[in-house]
Amino acid sequence: MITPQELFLKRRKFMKLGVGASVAPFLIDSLMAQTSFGAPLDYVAQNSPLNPTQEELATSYNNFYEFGFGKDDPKRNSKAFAPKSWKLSITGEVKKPLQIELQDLLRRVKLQERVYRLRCVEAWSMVIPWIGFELRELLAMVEPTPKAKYVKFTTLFDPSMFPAQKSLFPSIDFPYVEGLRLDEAYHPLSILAVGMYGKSLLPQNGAPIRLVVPWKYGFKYIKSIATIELVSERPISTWEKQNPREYGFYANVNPDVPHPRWSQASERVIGERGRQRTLYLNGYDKEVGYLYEGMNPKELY
Ligand SMILES: Nc1nc2c(c(=O)[nH]1)N[C@H]1C(S)=C(S)[C@@H](COP(=O)(O)O)O[C@H]1N2
Ligand SMILES: [Mo]
Repeated sequence: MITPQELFLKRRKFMKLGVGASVAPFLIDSLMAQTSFGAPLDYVAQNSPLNPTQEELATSYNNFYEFGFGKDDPKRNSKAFAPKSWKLSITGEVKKPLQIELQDLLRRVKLQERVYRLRCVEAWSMVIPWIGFELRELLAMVEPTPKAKYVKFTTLFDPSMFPAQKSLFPSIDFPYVEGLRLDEAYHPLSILAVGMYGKSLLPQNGAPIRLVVPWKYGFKYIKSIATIELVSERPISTWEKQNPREYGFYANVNPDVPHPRWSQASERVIGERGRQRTLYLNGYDKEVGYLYEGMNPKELY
């Protein structure tokens, strides 16, 4: 994905996080320990059962531009990211706006484990055992008004925590923004993840809370969410704004629609040899295909 400032930024060392940022780690593990997940829910009919990617790879090969754009930057540059508490606000076109500590929210939702495929627009893939809850549970709490048509998500803007947000020539516009159509957001496959591999999320994977929408390209999975807003107009997401010709709003996985600079027909499986064929809607056609019936296929990626 990378941008014109790439070369400049490559030479530039990211500023170190201040000592003040290193506070007690944010732990939801205790909560998760009290939850019995039972058998992981695997929504994939084809290619079942899924083999999760090695945890070591999923936590060290990342995209999280707030920490730099190299795949190993997020792990390396997020060591001091350890928020003590995390406030989430759900606002906009809702009858009951909510400002809540994540710890409190997690007591009100049903945590589940979901093993999903993850397909990055850069043509690589992983399989991740997420822990999270259905986004629709949160939407039900705030009661969207009839004007709500889309959900807009925004990553926390705090340059003391995210070094790249301090950059004078940021590689992308911060804060990172993503969006879903309301019916996509209500789909039971859409989850807000707070953990993976049975533990709370590490900073490089979007701690403490991030979106997971398995039929879409990975850039929709916005990390470290601070605000969720119900809106009437379609939001413009970060990568769409960056380059609308290359990244659409829907960003649905489609092997038949090449990225302008590369094919999307197959994917490199991280941790495995060789490539595999990419599946339409990342293999979740049966579950989500109906959401796009009657739409112009050109709009969907
Ligand atoms: N805030 C934020 N969220 C983000 C990104 C980012 O740069 N910033 N990168 C996205 C991209 S391109 C991908 S592929 C996934 C990667 O998630 P992972 O590193 O946990 O595998 O996060 C997405 N969420
Ligand atoms: Mo991505």
